[in-house]
Amino acid sequence: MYNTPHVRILLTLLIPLLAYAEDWERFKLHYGSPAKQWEHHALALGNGRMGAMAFGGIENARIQLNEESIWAGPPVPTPTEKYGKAVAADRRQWVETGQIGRSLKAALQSPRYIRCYQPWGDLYLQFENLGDVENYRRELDLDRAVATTRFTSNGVTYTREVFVSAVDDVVIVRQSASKPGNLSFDIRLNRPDDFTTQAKGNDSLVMFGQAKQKEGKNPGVKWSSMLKANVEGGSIRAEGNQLKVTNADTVTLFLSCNTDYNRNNTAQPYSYDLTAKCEKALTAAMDKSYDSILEAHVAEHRKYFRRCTLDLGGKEAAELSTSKRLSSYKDATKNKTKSKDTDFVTLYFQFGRYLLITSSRPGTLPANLQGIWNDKITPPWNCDYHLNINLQMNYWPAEVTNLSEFHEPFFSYIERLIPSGRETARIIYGCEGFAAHHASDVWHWTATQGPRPNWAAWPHGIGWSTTHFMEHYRFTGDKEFLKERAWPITSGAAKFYLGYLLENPRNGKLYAGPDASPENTFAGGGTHSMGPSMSQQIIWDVLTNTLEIAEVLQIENAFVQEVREALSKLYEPRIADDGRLMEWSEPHGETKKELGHRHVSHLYGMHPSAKYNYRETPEFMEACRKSIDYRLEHGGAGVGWSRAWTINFFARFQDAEEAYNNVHELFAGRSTTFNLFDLHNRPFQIDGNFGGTAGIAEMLLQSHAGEIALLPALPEAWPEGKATGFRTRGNAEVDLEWFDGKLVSITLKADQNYKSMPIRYKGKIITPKLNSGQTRTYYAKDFK
Ligand code: FUC
Repeated sequence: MYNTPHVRILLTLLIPLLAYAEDWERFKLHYGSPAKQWEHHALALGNGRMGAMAFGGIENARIQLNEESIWAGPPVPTPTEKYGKAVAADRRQWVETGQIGRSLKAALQSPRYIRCYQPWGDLYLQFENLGDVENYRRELDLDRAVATTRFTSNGVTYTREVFVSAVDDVVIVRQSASKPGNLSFDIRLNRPDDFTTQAKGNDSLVMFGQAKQKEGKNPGVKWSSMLKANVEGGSIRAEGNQLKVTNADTVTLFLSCNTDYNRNNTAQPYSYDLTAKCEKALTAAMDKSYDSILEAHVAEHRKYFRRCTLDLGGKEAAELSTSKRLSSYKDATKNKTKSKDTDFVTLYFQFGRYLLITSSRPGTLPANLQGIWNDKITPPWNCDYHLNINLQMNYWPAEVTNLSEFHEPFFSYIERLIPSGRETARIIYGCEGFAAHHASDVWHWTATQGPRPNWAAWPHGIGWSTTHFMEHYRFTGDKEFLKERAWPITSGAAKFYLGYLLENPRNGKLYAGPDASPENTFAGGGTHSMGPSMSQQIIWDVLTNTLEIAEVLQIENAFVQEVREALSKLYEPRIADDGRLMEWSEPHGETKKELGHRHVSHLYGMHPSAKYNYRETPEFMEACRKSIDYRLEHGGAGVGWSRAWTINFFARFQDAEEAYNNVHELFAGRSTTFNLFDLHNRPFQIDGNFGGTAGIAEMLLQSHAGEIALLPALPEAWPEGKATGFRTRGNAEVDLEWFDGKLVSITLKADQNYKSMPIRYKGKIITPKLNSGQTRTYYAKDFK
């Protein structure tokens, strides 16, 4: 009886000091045995630049290491004129005859140019005779960003802590034992290929090399790394290229890695002494106490991690191992029920935020297909930057879950594509501005790559990415950013589109193309047509955003006028006779084997874009709904990122139960593994983690299309809950509480340049009147 909304409201009013306290202790992934497989079991740590995967081994402990800029390459620039000529010929033919030619495919027969992201190496600790082990536990504490392995053997408790400090820019592995003199082990640094390890003195190892693509001729990034050991009690000595610890009490290993990769001028690698740079960082860290390094690391991590909380109840499940909790979803689906572990959703949500903090920080490269974690010389899809959804999806949770500054590596990376993108626009399309195709790497490749037109020949990599610049402005109200960064990149993409769009002399409308709908093929095996829906929608976004920015910045000139005209003549995707949104401008059917294709590109207009929404274009929302239903009926959403996107779609359809079914399926199906990594069938692919996290947020709070929607897709499984520190467009922070499936209260904190938007809850509206700096709480009854 004390737990009713009225009593709660009363309590909130009477005791404002009784602030909500999140139980951070429960955000731990934990297990009762060491990791066997990298993809499924090892635990991810990182500081954006360096990453570690802790296996929690007993006698043989592996810690796999990464540094974000170790890439093979660079690619040999190849002339793309041939492809450009084919594009021009096809475009001419379409204008003249209404048919597009077939020269694209032939012109694309080119090797793959994108290079591979490669591992730094592996650290192995090889222990002697530990005997039988009891009370084994390994965990990853998301709130501290520390992995701990603990077990007992012969009455001695062994503890290993691993973390990657952003403050001190070092990887730290600390091994201790509960009784003195019990630590005897060998320390080894290894890599699958192309490396040398040497001991330096009696307490250090140096490992260095140069990344090389298997079939690539050009050697890539040079790297060097160093390990220094601080041994308390006992002794340490070098033996060959290993270190040998004997009878120590505690051993702390400090590791660092540096490369010659110069992101601002890739043709001019850094020439400084990489090993000396490592040594400097290690020595500086070793001058401090372990406790102070750990404390600074935890405090810095929490500053971001703790900004946003979510509580869906069921916290007691945190006692169970993470594998058991995940299995409860898999078992439930087998038994045609649902898991009761609602707190697992929260764990997954916070894990997504954790992954963003640890893989992408201001000043680093953006999170690639696997964030920063990869143990293979030739990883799946090169572990590169895929620009036809995957890289963008990585950043979907950044703004709404209060990690706005972690969006930065994405922005600066896309900006670095501009010079190469200009060449691509000019040589291939004869256009001004800039464009990038479906994938890139640290060498800023923007031309087509690979032989298959359904993925390769699609020039919207930068266009789509510019919408993130606009969204960052919408969330933060940062006018400086709008002027200095969003305008140049958005207007540059718009310039490309002004040239790329072709007027159809038969109806006066502007069409993109010949273009693909990412990775899909239509009946008869064709891939390219004029005006595929996604291309038209992305261009609509870019032109609309250009005009919006021009208005804010009061820019009015011939270019802005040209954009306005182009927008008014832009061909609009249509709804087919069967009620579905058409994927292509012509009524091509999908090929039979792609009826459930993982890309649902034509629904871009409803998510991540807000072009289609219930208030302004309800008929398009209905058509989108029919399209996704059809995809799912035919086995769609088969890979993690596609399932994650589907959650976002259903959140925008405000279909709580279907959104939840997809969250459940994300865990129950093939897409989430024991260490909570998202899987693309078999390989790890981080986009699904980020897309899933964004989808969960989208179910609780939306702020696109000019209004804030509260609990737009709250499923029955989450009747009671609390979310704090979520962000909305308009630059406000939101705390939400709900009970019995109904909203209790929303607290809105207006930040700088706050832009008020109507807030909608179940069809009722409030239009908050508050100024920047003010906070106000509204209750369900306040909505009219
Ligand atoms: C896109 C997707 C694939 C995969 C790859 C990395 O091309 O179609 O499913 O995710 O990116």
